[in-house]
Amino acid sequence: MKQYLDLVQHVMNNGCQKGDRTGTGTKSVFGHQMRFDLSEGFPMVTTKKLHLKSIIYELLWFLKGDTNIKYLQENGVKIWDAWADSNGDLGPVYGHQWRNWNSEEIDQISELITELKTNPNSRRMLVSAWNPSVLPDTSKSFEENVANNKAALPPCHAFFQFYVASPDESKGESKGKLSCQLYQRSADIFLGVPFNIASYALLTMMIAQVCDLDVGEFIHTFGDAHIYNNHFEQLELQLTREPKPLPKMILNPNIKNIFDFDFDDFTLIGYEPHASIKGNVAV
Ligand code: THF
Repeated sequence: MKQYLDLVQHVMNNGCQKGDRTGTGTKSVFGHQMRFDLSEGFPMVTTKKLHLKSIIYELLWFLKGDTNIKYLQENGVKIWDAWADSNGDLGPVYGHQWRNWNSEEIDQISELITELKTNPNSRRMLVSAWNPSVLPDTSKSFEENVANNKAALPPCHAFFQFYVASPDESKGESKGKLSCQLYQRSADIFLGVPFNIASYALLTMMIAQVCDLDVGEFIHTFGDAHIYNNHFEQLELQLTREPKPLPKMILNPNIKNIFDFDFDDFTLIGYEPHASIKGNVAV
């Protein structure tokens, strides 16, 4: 995961000091890209220990189209607690837009799978969580926005596209290779980014399996990539640590429908990270 440490170093060296919505302050750059070849291992940050359980349950929750934190809480995942209203609702956030865009029963994930299976050369295999009609009014609280059917937070990972590279028969390849590129408009480099990389890498693997494709790359493109001022120490510590070999992620090969994956269908092997590092999330 040299790509991640390079991003950290780049922002430390070149970022501008910039205020932000949460009042914490950040060091920030605009525009950056990382690439991960998914055939080389599962891109989990190794310079601190990541809580994979939260990453898997969050992704399964998005895929269900769920936007209430009850399912996450039942599974011990707390990462969305800070933004939910007293009923646990977040308004029409990721899952809602993925599965029921703008409440118009447009299931972007099902349509994506159909397109991948029937027309893999398509240049239209996109999913958008960014929906201007439900963006929150920043002068109002999370709770008030949710009561008005607005999202508690605008999506950070806003927009992603898939691409199938045709098999190269001269190399004995029989299947196409599936790549995914994400545009992330706002990226919390210490807390969010390691989660986001693992989450989209996993989603790409899951989609490849159900579409009978091999995995290609996950390409992570950033808008505002920032380090919060209260995360400098944690990231300086990570820069002193030597990355470990990447683990391998094994999916239950019997799952052929993207909506049938359960927590027990994922097995991570060989993840031997450095010790975990705590940091506060800016709300
Ligand atoms: N807001 C901010 N400031 N940063 C984010 O990364 C972020 N998100 C989501 C929405 N708003 C955000 C929420 N995702 C953690 C991780 C991801 C989050 C929110 C919080 C977090 O606290 N991680 C800790 C604990 C892990 C755990 O309990 O499982 C960690 O050490 O990794 C990014 O999309």
